[in-house]
Amino acid sequence: MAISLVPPQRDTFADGLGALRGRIDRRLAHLLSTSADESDLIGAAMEAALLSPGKRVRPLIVVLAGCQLGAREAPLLDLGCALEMVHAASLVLDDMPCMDDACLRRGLPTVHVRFGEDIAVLTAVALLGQAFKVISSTSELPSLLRAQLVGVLADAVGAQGLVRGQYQDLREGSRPRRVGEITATNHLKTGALFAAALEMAAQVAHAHDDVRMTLREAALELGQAFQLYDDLCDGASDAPLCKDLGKDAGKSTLVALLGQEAARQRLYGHVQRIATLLSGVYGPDCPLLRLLYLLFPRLY
Ligand code: GRG
Repeated sequence: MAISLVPPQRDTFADGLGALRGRIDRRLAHLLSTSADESDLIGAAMEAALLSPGKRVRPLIVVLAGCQLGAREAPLLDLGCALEMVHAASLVLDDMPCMDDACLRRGLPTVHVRFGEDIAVLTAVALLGQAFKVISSTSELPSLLRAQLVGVLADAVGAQGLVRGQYQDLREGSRPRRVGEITATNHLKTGALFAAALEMAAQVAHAHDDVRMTLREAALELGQAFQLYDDLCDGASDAPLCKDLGKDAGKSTLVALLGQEAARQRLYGHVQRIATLLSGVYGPDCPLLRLLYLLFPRLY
């Protein structure tokens, strides 16, 4: 048998991404600052929700998008962590019996299963509060910018953002919906945090308005792509078992309405448009685009 003497190629981008993810995880743990008291169930539940092994997509996007526009990493890291706190809070709520009623998240029991529903609600509220605290005390950023960034996050979470998207999904998802209704809901429940991530990066980097507009468009495409991919995985028999599958059964998703193949084609279309938009801002082989391709492994 011939033995190859060529050493395996190191993927420096993947290495760099792994290192960045490590910095994000360490910063998240630092910013959580829960008490070491073992009887502090809220602290333990916040840690379980936030530090469990998620992909950290939103912080990665903020840091890569902002650094490539010339901003420093440290404040971007904190803003990304704030977004991750909101994301974790939304997952805790989404998993509860009154919403998706899920038992498994990131390969572990969901927060309400482990700690009880009362603790889960309080944990989500505490994570949300901590997210705003982190932004308001981000060092290196002028206070006016911090106030604007608090506004960006509040808009993304509130009654015209995540909350509205989740409400529409819960109350309208069980009846037949048109494509436009589903994409509008997906835009709010999934796209809003991506839009906030890219808007924060652009604001910290003092990007020109045309760059901000292009990033906003890319975020909308990303929200649609991400939710489509999530829905495609929900119905896939060979998807990794990290969360309850089949939760979308009976729900009017794009996959249910259009079928797997058409949904996959739509997803390709979104990814292609994101690639065009991001290349226009950062050039054709930018880190953000390379991250994007890693986000949809089952598509390639
Ligand atoms: C008040 C914060 C707050 C929210 C209230 C519950 C709610 C409204 C919104 C939930 C919206 C929701 C669950 C959207 C799904 C988004 C989505 C595709 C999540 C999966 O994200 P990944 O793949 O997960 O990044 P990991 O685990 O890797 O972080």
